[in-house]
Amino acid sequence: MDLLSALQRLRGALDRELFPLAIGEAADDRRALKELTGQLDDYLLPRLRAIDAPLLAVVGGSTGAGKSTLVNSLVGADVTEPGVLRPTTLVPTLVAHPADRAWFLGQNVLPGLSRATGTGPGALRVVTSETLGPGLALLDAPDIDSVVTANRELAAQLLAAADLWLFVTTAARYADEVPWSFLRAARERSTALAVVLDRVPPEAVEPVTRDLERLLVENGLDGTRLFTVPEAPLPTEKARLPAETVAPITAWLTGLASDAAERARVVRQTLSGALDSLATRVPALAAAVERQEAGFDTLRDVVTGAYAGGMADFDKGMRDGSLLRGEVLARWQDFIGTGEFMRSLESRVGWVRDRIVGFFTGRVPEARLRDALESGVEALIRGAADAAAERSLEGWAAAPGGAGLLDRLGPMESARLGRASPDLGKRAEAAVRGWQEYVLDLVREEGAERRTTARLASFGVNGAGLLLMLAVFASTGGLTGIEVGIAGGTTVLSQKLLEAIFGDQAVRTLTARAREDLRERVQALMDEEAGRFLSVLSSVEPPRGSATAILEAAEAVRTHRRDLPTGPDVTEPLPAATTAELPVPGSTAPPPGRPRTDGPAPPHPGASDEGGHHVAPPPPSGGPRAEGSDGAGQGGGR
Ligand SMILES: Nc1nc2c(ncn2[C@@H]2O[C@H](COP(=O)(O)OP(=O)(O)O)[C@@H](O)[C@H]2O)c(=O)[nH]1
Ligand SMILES: [Mg+2]
Repeated sequence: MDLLSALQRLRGALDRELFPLAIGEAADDRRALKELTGQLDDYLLPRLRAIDAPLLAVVGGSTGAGKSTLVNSLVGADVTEPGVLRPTTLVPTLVAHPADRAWFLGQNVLPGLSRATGTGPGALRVVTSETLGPGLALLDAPDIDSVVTANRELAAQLLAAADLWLFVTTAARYADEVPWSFLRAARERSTALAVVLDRVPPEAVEPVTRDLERLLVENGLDGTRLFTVPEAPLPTEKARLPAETVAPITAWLTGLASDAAERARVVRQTLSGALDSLATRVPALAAAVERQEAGFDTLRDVVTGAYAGGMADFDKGMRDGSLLRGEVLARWQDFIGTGEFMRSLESRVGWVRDRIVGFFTGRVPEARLRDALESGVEALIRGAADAAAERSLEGWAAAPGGAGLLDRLGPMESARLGRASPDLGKRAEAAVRGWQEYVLDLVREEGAERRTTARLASFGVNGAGLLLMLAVFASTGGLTGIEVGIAGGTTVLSQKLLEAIFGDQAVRTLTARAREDLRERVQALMDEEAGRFLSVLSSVEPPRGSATAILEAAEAVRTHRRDLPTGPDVTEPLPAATTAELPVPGSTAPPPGRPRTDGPAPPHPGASDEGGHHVAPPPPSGGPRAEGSDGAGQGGGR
């Protein structure tokens, strides 16, 4: 693996929705993820694929700072549209030398922006100009503080795709917070940066420049190249600035375009900074992914707990005798005869057995009792499933991230989830039928094994099966008043009849097996019901281990960080005029594997002759100081 494939692997690991739950600062996490994947796509991957590709300088800054006017003035042509009135969605303009046009027209950098139409959102206009020479392109970005969100986001995206920022601020706005948040980001990522202090009233050039220098130093941006452009009277709002006003910047850019070594240095500085920034950005994302995993665990626990409660409800209903009330009790009485008859039977079970030979088989009351029992069990299952669904829904609404998930599902779907599924009745019916078959098989099996065939035959398998089913629900707990006597009698009688057939030990085992079988069937139904909630989770949950995968991919990038070419491109001949201006040792990119700790764009004596000046850290006595020829040049109006 090399650095490029390590980055591609990282990109792959990030290529999914990692923050579906609204927990913690999920909005910030999503933004950070988008920003990182954007920078990988727009900048890191294309730049590593073609380290010698033309340098992209993005002109960024606040609304009305004069960016578009500056771009037009720098190339000496009306390539982009200045003005106070702006379209709501802006199409940024990239100005490239005709020789570099193919590179920028191909979807290499900023592959998400269409070059085809050049209009409408999501497009990038590519125009050509020969002024600055091949090797460097200028991109007029939207306002970083635009009132239109899409423009703001696009501005940030374009700046993240830049090899070099040409950051424009004004005398009126240079202290605003938004530009400084961008400038600090550039410092943190060691992005190559030059600042243009634009639209300065000529009489204020000196104090405003000094003050901005002070702020740059205070913000850790000493060493930043600073150009000051005085406000010029302009005939129209689309007019260009007088050429001499921007001459230092033009000269600097032209020099950079023609100086392959210096361009390579700028590219490496920004590239290294962006790669190094992964060391903090990726672990932060991985930690956020882990918070999501914990959120999913909680939501899953809510559901598992609620349906375990549903199963407990069912168990309770099975044992508390409530099933033997109402319809089942009435049908039992039809089945066995009047209460009077039943009571008389109780004391004479032996007689009963002889008396009711063949009594049950095929009788209508038997079918009715069986139906009553079936619908009683179904109702019990539905009640338990309804309650579990309701508890799950309430639990989600209260758990972190759960409410957002339900919002996403919508009110209809949420309400549907909060009740047992519509077809549960059908499935419960099938389950109970299956259980009844199982009970009859149990009875048959037991009858054969125990050599009780004759006695069983006298009751009939169906009759004995019914008695066993009743025994499963037989308990007097929860019954009151007269029902105790009757249902208790039911219990006692069915129990005694069963014992008369199979013996008491066998009855205990049979009852336990029949109960266990029913529980398993009901458990399966509950699992299916819970599955409706769990599948909502799994449909949005990133694969487990995503956090680890991301961290491992980032680690691979770190390991291959040394692959980054460290010297200027030797295949491209250096222009003779600039070979003497190779960067001084202190200004070269840091050695591989070690994060860059110095400020961006350290002083470069050779280049400062071209215009602008570097902001120096304050001398021990305090107060910033300009360097080199800047005493004369800082006004920029030469
Ligand atoms: N008089 C004068 N107007 C300027 C100057 N720079 C920019 N403007 C005007 O300020 C307005 C906004 O400039 P523009 O380049 O569109 O700023 P952007 O929003 O940063 O692209 C336009 O009407 C320009 O004509 C300048 O130096 N002098
Ligand atoms: Mg503009």
